[in-house]
Amino acid sequence: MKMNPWTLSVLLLLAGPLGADPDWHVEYPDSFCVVEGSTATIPCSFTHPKVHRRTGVVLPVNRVVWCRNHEYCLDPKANVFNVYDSKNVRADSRFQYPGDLVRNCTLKIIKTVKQDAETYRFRFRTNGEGYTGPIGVRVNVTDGEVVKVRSSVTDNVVKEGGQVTLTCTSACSFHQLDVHWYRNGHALPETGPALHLSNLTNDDAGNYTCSLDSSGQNTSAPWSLLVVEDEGEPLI
Ligand SMILES: *[C@@H]1O[C@H](CO)[C@@H](O)[C@H](O)[C@H]1NC(C)=O
Ligand SMILES: *[C@@H]1O[C@H](CO)[C@@H](O)[C@H](O)[C@H]1NC(C)=O
Ligand SMILES: *[C@@H]1O[C@H](CO)[C@@H](O)[C@H](O)[C@H]1NC(C)=O
Ligand SMILES: *[C@@H]1O[C@H](CO)[C@@H](O)[C@H](O)[C@H]1NC(C)=O
Ligand SMILES: CC(=O)N[C@H]1CO[C@H](CO)[C@@H](O)[C@@H]1O
Repeated sequence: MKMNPWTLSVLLLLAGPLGADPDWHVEYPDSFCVVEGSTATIPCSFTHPKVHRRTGVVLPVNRVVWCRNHEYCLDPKANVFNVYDSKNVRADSRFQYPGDLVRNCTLKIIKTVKQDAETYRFRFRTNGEGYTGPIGVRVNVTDGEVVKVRSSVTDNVVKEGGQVTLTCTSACSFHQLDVHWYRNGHALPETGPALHLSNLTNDDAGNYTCSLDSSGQNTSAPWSLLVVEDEGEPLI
């Protein structure tokens, strides 16, 4: 195939080596809502050029920091703004970094308290260069009181063999939260915002509650399920 020089140079530009090297970037949500007392797992990812633009030196990340209410996470005076610093990890901290030094900058806040409702930013540094995610994550901490069980059926009576889906809801949207389910106070193996119960038997009957932390604090009011035979008689 014959190409004119102009087409060829455009193709070279599109496929050029610079196009493959990612830019400095941090990706996290603008805001994140969490119920007081539960664990917030704030998703975060980052990219950076793999080599220095001028020197061509390879740039491994050697330090990661999460700070609170500071534009650059760079305060000469202070770690006071830092909630996590890979150079100075506090083992007992409620702020944990399950992320890595490659691309995952996830931050965990254990047992959130009202005072955690602030703006958090992520900064990482390579040899010589550093970058802070500019916008930051505004964390909202809401009362646990609002946790509720909702069901896919209108009343609490379901026929044997039938099914029901229970959803744990609160003021926060739930996709990032740990949800724990209980029947008559006993923990169920299922976790996640929705509990699907199918092929119902009388063993499934009882009071269902959900909670946002494994210690079972901040539990919803019970939702009681009654399983009846097809004739409509309770199986008790
Ligand atoms: C957090 O609170 C702010 C201000 O109160 C609100 O604008 C924002 O939508 C909230 N975010 C979430 C995820 O609830
Ligand atoms: C980042 O790390 C967290 C915690 O280990 C994990 O849950 C999450 O799936 C990771 N995200 C990606 C995109 O790999
Ligand atoms: C439903 O339960 C009945 C009785 O326990 C059992 O025989 C049947 O295999 C179950 N069906 C499914 C799809 O699990
Ligand atoms: C379920 O809750 C109701 C009222 O809250 C109570 O009367 C009943 O005994 C409970 N059932 C079980 C199995 O705990
Ligand atoms: C409404 C409610 O029970 N809130 C509690 C949730 O859990 C935290 C910490 O475990 C308590 O401080 C709250 O009072």
